[in-house]
Amino acid sequence: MSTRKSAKKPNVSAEELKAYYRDMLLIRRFEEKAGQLYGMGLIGGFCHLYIGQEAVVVGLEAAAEEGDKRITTYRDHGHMLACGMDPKGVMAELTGREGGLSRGKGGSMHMFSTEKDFYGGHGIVGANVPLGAGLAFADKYLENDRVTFTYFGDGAANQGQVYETFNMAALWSLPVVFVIENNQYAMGTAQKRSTSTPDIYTRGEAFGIPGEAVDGMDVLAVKDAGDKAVAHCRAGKGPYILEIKTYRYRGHSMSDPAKYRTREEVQKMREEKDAIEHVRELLLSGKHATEDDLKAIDKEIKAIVNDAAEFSKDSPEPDAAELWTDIYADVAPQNA
Ligand SMILES: Cc1ncc(C[n+]2csc(CCOP(=O)(O)OP(=O)(O)O)c2C)c(N)n1
Ligand SMILES: [Mg+2]
Repeated sequence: MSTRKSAKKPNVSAEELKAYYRDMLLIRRFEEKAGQLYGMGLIGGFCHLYIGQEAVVVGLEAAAEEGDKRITTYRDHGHMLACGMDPKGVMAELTGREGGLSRGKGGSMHMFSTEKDFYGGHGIVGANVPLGAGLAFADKYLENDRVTFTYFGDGAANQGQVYETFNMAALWSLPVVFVIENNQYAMGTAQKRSTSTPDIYTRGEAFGIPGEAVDGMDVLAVKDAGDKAVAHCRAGKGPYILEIKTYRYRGHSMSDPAKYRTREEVQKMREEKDAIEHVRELLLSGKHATEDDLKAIDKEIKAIVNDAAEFSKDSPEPDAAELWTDIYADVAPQNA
């Protein structure tokens, strides 16, 4: 039970609030299941869970419109689920099966969906940031009023290419929201050991990019900040920085020895700040939902996640011949 007093009165409808609860719960249960399958040896390689950070992507997806784009890092399952990609396809990709979104050849960090405007899934820290600006450049060129959400971490915020990107994005007034998911750690390195200032959102000042810090454990605060950032971009005013202060409950990846923080620190965040518990309390105390309504949502989510897990076990491994496919883009030669 969270001890947090709800700082904000919800200015969203009961239906929206329920949708946030549902969407955050889907991510949490999906990730818990992925952790279990990893433990059973059904998922191999890298696997970075998003547990604890759910309010970030759910709040920002609520601020997005059809056709807006998103690009993120290797901690990407939550982003895929929040933009509507099929949980079965995501889970089967984690288990390396044919039914996966990259037909079992990409794994946790390498899934895309042009249909949902999801552009990955990138393993190189910071490298997705210029790509995000590129997506926004294309939209500006096409004058289509779309916005790109470019997610990266507090550790990535110290990468040189981020600042080259800030310069170009500001120079060309690109419609990009730079979302810094500050979960306070970059692998085992705490922010205060790696980062010269506690306020990463001010890092755009030198380029004339406005920024603000947001409570990432409060989905309503994230949605409000997202609305503001998106309105700024759509008005043609260029990029915007949101530093969303969040926390990951699990290790950096499944192979994290977790020696850099105490169990008590994690437990305190879970007990006092949990974003899902926060919305649950808002729903119940505001009489927007009953315990039974929430149980029904929990049941629905459990079924979706169990189906995804079954599918990801039953789907066959890719045929060896698949090694030779998807290597070159299928485009007509230039100057032929
Ligand atoms: C260029 C590069 N350097 C180092 C790594 C190894 N590495 C993977 S994740 C990570 C930490 C990044 O932390 P942060 O940006 O805070 O994101 P988080 O994992 O907390 O979501 C590092 C150093 C990498 N993948 N790419
Ligand atoms: Mg981090």
